[in-house]
Amino acid sequence: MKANRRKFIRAAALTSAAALTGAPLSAARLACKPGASASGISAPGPIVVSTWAFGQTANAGAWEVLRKGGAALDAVEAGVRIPEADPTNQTIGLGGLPDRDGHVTLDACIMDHQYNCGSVMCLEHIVHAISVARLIMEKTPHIVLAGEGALQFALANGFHKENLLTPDSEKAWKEWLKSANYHPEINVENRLYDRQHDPMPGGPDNHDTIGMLAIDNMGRLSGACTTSGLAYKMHGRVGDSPIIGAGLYVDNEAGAATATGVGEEVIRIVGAHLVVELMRQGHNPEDACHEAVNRIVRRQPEKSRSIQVGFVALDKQGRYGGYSLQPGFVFSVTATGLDKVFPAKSYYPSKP
Ligand code: SD4
Repeated sequence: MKANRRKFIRAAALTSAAALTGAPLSAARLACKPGASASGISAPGPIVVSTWAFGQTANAGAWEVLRKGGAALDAVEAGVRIPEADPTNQTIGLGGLPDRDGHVTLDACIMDHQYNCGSVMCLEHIVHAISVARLIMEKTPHIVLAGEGALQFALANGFHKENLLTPDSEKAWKEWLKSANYHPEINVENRLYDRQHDPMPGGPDNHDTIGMLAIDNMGRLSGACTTSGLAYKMHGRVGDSPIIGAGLYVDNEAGAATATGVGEEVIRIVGAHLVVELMRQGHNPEDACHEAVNRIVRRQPEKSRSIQVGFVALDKQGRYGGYSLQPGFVFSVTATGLDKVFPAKSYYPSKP
């Protein structure tokens, strides 16, 4: 184990001159080649891991907190607020694609190293759902607030009401209404992308729900997950992302995990909790994610061919990994001397 760790650290150092700076390597971004390892261990110290390549921008926000010795909880909140505020990201916060009735409804949750957690479901009109979730965790005796009550709570606590439906998302919804055919598409987020105005590093195929996991320099784990959910869902539908144990779970003794993809399938297997429990039993993060994906396949082999689900995990030792049903899922890792997008291995191979 020690030898492996040394090997990985050496490899990371060799692949990047910027590794010496100790800063995230945004300029020297290392896009991983297909087939490269989808798991590893960072140098000791803080680390942040998030879903999809646009997670790199979010990781940079989290890293600003972590590198100054800040708390993992503050880091994950700061990190995911970045895509929440980005109107070109049509699966999170402002600019998220609406439900079939034209409402943008947000789901988010946050969890710290002591099982403290907060969640908001089906929240409308507020950009930073993650901060509402955190406030629910810190200021109320509850864990979850939903819908109108969640909005009231947010407004009473200084959040401002905004129209989250951007012209681009409204246009996409009106286009969808012509057929009104609800069918979650594999890696649809790779299509929902404003190529001309892309402020995101990490390439064009980068947009999705964000789940983020971090360890700070005190060894505290925290996680956050935020989304506008599946596009054109039924009004009131809630996915896995705000459900503690499904879209996100953190256990400071074992590790943390988060999910992306078709939330219904993640909820059924209580995905993030399953991944964490598998790590507790000794699986490394990638294997734990792989096993969770296997359960989805075993339950419905046929259906599993036509949907996407991906998991990422970070264990207590700072080892990270991911695994998905379909190819195309990637995750971003930032630590001292490391800032990289990894392609996750997948159950099904790429189509020829
Ligand atoms: C949901 N899991 O609402 C979210 C959406 C997602 O890739 O992650 N899409 O089911």
